Amino acid sequence: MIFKRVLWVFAILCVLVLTFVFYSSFVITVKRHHVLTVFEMAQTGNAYFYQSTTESSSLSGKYMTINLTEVIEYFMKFKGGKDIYTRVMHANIFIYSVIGLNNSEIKNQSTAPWSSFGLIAWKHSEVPNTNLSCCFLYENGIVLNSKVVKISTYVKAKVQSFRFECVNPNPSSKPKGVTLIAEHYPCTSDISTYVAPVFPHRQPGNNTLALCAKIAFGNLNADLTVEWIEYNKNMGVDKIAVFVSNLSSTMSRIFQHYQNTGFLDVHPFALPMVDTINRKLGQKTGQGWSDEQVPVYDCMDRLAGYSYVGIVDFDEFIFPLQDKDFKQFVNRLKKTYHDVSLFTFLVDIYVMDWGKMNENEKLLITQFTNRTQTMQDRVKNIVIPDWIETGSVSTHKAVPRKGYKRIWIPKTVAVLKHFRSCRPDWGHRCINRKHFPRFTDDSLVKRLNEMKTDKNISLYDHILKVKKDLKLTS
Ligand SMILES: *[C@@H]1O[C@H](CO)[C@@H](O)[C@H](O)[C@H]1NC(C)=O
Ligand SMILES: *[C@@H]1O[C@H](CO)[C@@H](O)[C@H](O)[C@H]1NC(C)=O
Ligand SMILES: *[C@@H]1O[C@H](CO)[C@@H](O)[C@H](O)[C@H]1NC(C)=O
Ligand SMILES: *[C@@H]1O[C@H](CO)[C@@H](O)[C@H](O)[C@H]1NC(C)=O
Ligand SMILES: *[C@@H]1O[C@H](CO)[C@@H](O)[C@H](O)[C@H]1NC(C)=O
Ligand SMILES: *[C@@H]1O[C@H](CO)[C@@H](O)[C@H](O)[C@H]1NC(C)=O
Ligand SMILES: *[C@@H]1O[C@H](CO)[C@@H](O)[C@H](O)[C@H]1NC(C)=O
Ligand SMILES: CC(=O)N[C@H]1CO[C@H](CO)[C@@H](O)[C@@H]1O
Repeated sequence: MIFKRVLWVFAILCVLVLTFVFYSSFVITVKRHHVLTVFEMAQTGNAYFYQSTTESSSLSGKYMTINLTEVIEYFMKFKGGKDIYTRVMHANIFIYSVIGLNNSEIKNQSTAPWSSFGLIAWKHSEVPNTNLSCCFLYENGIVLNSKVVKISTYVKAKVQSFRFECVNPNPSSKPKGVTLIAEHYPCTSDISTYVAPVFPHRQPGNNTLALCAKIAFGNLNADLTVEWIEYNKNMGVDKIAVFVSNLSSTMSRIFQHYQNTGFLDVHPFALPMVDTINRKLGQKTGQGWSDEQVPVYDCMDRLAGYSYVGIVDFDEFIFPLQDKDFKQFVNRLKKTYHDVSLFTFLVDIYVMDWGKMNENEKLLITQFTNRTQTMQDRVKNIVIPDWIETGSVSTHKAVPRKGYKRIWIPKTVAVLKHFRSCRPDWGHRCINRKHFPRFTDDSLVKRLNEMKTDKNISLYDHILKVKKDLKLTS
């Protein structure tokens, strides 16, 4: 017995000594490197890197560790909300979120290995792409460095959206904070540059479905949004994620209501560097599309524990023609297309400029029943996250993993019903009936009347009641 204990003590001592040796050499090596390169940086005069004097001084001591009290206090703040993005040390990179990956394999958060992390960020185009590395800060105050193993981006922009994938150098530990660091610099001990990761759960159930609604801002149509949320909720969607910025008070109230019930996850959102690179949300430019990709990267990592994830806007209704609800629909998809991980919908546009077909209808989506031909116009998808390359999903596309493929869902199985005004690039043709023949289609109206909620009232009446309760009049 005693012999065993001595052995244990000896083993623990060995580990401590080895750890000490490892850190000492690590800190010394990076420091030497640092001294050389700071000089080079100053010479090149790159405006997007700067030399920080406070950082070198805070790196004193032989351990790359951070004062535990400070770690605890700093990350307590994350519980009550944090700044919307965090600037990394030395470079114009702004991290929006850090998300634990591999959640599909996770059953017990407290014992699970967290092998890799997605870092969703914007990067100024003048910061070089390569040779960033990741820094992991653990509960015991220790900081470890690791490589960026995958970099994804979407369209070019001045402040471009990126997703970096980092491997946890100590996968048996859950990091408290993760950040990036520019080339030639050691991991920083400045806690304010670290972002607390979120750890998504595997959603229980076999056919769980989440929707990513991307960004909601300013003048979202409250009637349409409530009709959309209620349609999806009652058709079998389990969760909707939305990113909000500068919302009207009516919309804030509506989102608050659905957030309280746990159905809607609301993530505060804002753009970095708006003073330097003047822009607004929703702009139809490379920069606008790039900014909109940040929520898509975030959603896909955050919702990866759902069996299916759809990326659709608040005015787009996924409409299965042959199934009564989404559960039945995704079941059919899985059975029919067993090697498919990317399901693409063709689009019916209900052009609102054409005018209402029925003024007496009480819902917005039942007032407009004329649509275009079913077409391939800004198509949207449902993906199976487990079988899609991480970081590959954007608004209209995704890359299936090896062995899986994309399919265009036949318009007899399902379509995307899109309620919108004339597309600006259609110009005057939009109202020309030869260019855009109109088809009267009341399939959605019929569905709303046939579909019954738990309380055995029609979905149509249910939505009316909800809108009344939310004090919305249309
Ligand atoms: C750790 O930080 C706290 C709060 O800033 C401070 O009071 C304490 O002296 C620090 N401890 C060490 C060992 O530096
Ligand atoms: C997760 O693991 C911890 C530590 O082993 C244990 O205390 C806890 O009960 C487990 N939780 C579940 C839900 O299994
Ligand atoms: C990244 O690091 C490698 C190896 O140190 C070096 O060869 C390469 O030039 C660096 N790339 C950039 C863009 O600095
Ligand atoms: C999920 O599917 C598995 C295998 O097909 C089955 O054994 C299990 O009962 C299903 N679970 C639920 C909740 O439907
Ligand atoms: C916020 O929204 C209001 C009204 O919708 C608008 O006037 C204002 O410019 C917006 N602010 C920002 C920063 O976008
Ligand atoms: C709706 O479509 C039908 C069939 O093409 C057409 O007769 C009618 O004028 C259209 N009404 C509106 C408001 O677009
Ligand atoms: C639902 O209501 C209809 C009439 O509105 C009734 O015929 C039917 O039995 C009800 N179903 C249940 C399950 O209560
Ligand atoms: C399903 C999945 O994403 N598995 C990954 C978990 O993380 C390890 C290590 O990064 C990967 O090798 C797996 O592919």
